[in-house]
Amino acid sequence: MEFETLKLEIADGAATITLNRPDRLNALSFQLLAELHRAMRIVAAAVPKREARALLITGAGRGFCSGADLTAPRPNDPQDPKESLRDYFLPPVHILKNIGIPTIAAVNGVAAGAGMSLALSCDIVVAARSASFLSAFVNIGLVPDVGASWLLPQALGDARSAGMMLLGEKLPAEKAAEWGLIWKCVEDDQLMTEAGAMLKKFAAGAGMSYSRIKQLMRAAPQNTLPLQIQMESEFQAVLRDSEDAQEARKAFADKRPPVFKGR
Ligand code: T3D
Repeated sequence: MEFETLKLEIADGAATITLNRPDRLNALSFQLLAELHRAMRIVAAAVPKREARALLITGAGRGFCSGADLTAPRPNDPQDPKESLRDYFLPPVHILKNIGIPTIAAVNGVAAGAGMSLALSCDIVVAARSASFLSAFVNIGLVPDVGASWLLPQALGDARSAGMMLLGEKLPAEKAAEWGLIWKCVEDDQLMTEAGAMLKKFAAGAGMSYSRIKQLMRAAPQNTLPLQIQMESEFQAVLRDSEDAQEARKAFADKRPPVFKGR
């Protein structure tokens, strides 16, 4: 698959996107944003065929993603700043937030600005000990965007998210894990081993459970408890009779690992 600013691999149900502008700490140029949108569309199209059953996003070099590219020439920069968010930053993240397979951010270095939003838009964030999260927007006179002003308070509450958004200081990965912003902080040399193992596990897992769990999580903040329970019950009724649930019960009785088919 032809890309200049990222790499996309899909093998054995596992899709991996590696942002690939290491000299700019993988800053989001318009070209990278357009290619990320194209890569996300390819992954999304592979989901119904079960060719993509889990997705991992990481960065090449020592950074995960330093946010909007502040230095590259922007000859095609849209005139209206709302257009740049609407037409470039938001479309790939929209697919990422809505895709029905588990998504993992393997944060190998700094995740700043929209790069932090991109990482936090994944279902599972695992970060290297040397990585950090930086709500950089305030340092360049902007407000948090690409969902950061929603994602941070949701995860951290007011006190900690206000500190991050107003102070614009790096939050080390270890603290991010301690605060519950991310799933896990691991040693640098273990990052891709741990994230890769998770990716493999998801690619072999019960796909229908994953997609329904994600729908439940998305719906929960807007739902009342009775509505949420109703939604759980409806999903459970569908899943209980699925081939995968039957296979899991049979495998349990046979004392062997289940083989899931996403049906
Ligand atoms: O429509 C819109 O555009 C609005 C959308 C906004 C979304 C946003 O994301 S706003 C936030 C944009 N990002 C930033 O403000 C972060 C800027 N970068 C930094 O603060 C620092 O670079 C880091 C804290 C991320 C990393 O610091 P450090 O000391 O580890 O590395 P460095 O030396 O600063 O950077 C290494 C190289 O990457 C350097 O290039 P050089 O000097 O070696 O040629 C640096 O210029 C480059 N780089 C880092 N961040 C960016 C970048 N180049 C372009 N854009 C960047 N964002």
